[in-house]
Amino acid sequence: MSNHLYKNLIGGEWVPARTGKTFLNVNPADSDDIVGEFPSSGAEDVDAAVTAAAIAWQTWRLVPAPKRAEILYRTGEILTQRKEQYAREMTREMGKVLSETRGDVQEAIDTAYYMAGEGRRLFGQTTPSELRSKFAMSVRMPVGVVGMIAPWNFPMAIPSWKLFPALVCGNTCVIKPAEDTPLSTFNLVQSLMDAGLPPGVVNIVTGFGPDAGAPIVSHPGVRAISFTGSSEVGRMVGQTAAGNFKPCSLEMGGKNAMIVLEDANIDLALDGALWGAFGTTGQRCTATSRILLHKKIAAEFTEKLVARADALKVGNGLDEAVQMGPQINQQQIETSIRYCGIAQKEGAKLLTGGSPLEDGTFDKGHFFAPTVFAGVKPGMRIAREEVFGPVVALIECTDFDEAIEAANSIQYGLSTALYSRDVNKAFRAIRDLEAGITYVNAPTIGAEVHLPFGGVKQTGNGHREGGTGALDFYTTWKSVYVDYSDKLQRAQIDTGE
Ligand code: UN1
Repeated sequence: MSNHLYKNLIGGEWVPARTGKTFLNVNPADSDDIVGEFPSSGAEDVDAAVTAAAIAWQTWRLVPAPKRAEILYRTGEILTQRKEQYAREMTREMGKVLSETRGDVQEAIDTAYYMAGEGRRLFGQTTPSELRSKFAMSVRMPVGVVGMIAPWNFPMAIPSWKLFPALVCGNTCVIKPAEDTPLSTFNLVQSLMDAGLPPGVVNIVTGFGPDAGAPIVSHPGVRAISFTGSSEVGRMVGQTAAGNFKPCSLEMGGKNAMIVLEDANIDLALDGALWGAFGTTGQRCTATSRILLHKKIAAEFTEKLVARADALKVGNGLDEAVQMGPQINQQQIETSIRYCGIAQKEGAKLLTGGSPLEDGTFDKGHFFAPTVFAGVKPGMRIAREEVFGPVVALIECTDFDEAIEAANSIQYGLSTALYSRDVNKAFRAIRDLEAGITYVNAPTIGAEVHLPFGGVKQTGNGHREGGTGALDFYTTWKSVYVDYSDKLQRAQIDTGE
């Protein structure tokens, strides 16, 4: 059986890569299941996409924002109709279980409706002038052609966080989906086109980072870059963008801490820990990868968590009974193996898991056992570095202050969580945890699209996706002064009296 061959989308046309090369998109749960064949693009493909986007920008920027927003609204409706199909296709290419891929499509739907509403806001300011008969205001202007590089863990939600605000603000886009999960971006953009998006406004170039991602970042016609991925690649993206003074939004790693105090509802905290650590097979930048346990509840919590991790049903995410799918590829399995080795060498105690699952039903996929380490100290690498797999580190603390200090002692600052019934401690945690997101009595995952998403320290470079943060990135402020006095009035010199 021949594979379905997908093409790049450039100026509204489906075209093969000029490199002539392709790559296969394979189901991480089943190597016999080929999802499709996609172009392995290079700099020339990127250049054609940027040219198409630049041409489209000349007309798209003039379409009134409420009209641009209507296309997003219709896209939300189309995605709603196709939710089940797109979720299934996403599970095939990404591996996470169906309930989660439905959630991923839902996150794109939420973003569509939220950003559609922004079409009738995009508020600027009007403010008095210091001079008579003079009017002052600020308006949001589109940036131009925006380059987007997306990750594989939220194959539709994260492209929607990038595309939808960019579009409502009047930008045109060149997007490179992750090579592991391109189909979900195709599905998202197909929905935009079916909703009436004009040709060239969104262009897709598929391929690998060095060949297809790097030329987007360095292209002089690309005015801004939005990147989600590892801190390692993000640093290169940021450095290249800085060379051209290009605004660049980086969303990168995390090592997200959940603190469980002695007064917490332990069963609630266990539910949260299980979902936060093993949901999406631990492959979220917001995943709960450290749990800081008050010493009074540590033993009980640890025992129950291990029992529940052992009971998780791992397998192909298309099976509704499965609770945890595979990792995305063999490289991620290798990373999990490597960190389990490092943790044990450092003296952490492996309580369960620690190795790939390879026998029987697992033999055609990239499966890893849910893994729990205890006896972890805040200075160990397993407590400081991102694994991006189903591996959680338990750290014992003597009190609240020590837990906050340990939580803050790392280079990342994306998400955090506190389980406690003490309202004073909850508000101190909100104040003191160094992170872009803090949850109280909920795990570190579960951000909603209308609030800012992003982190501090090496997680990001100060920008936010979601909420109004996204509008700030995809627009540039223009200050406008209209002098209707019919005479020269000099700011800061004439009195205006
Ligand atoms: C990510 O972790 O890569 O907050 C994105 C969440 C999701 C988005 C996660 N809504 O967990």
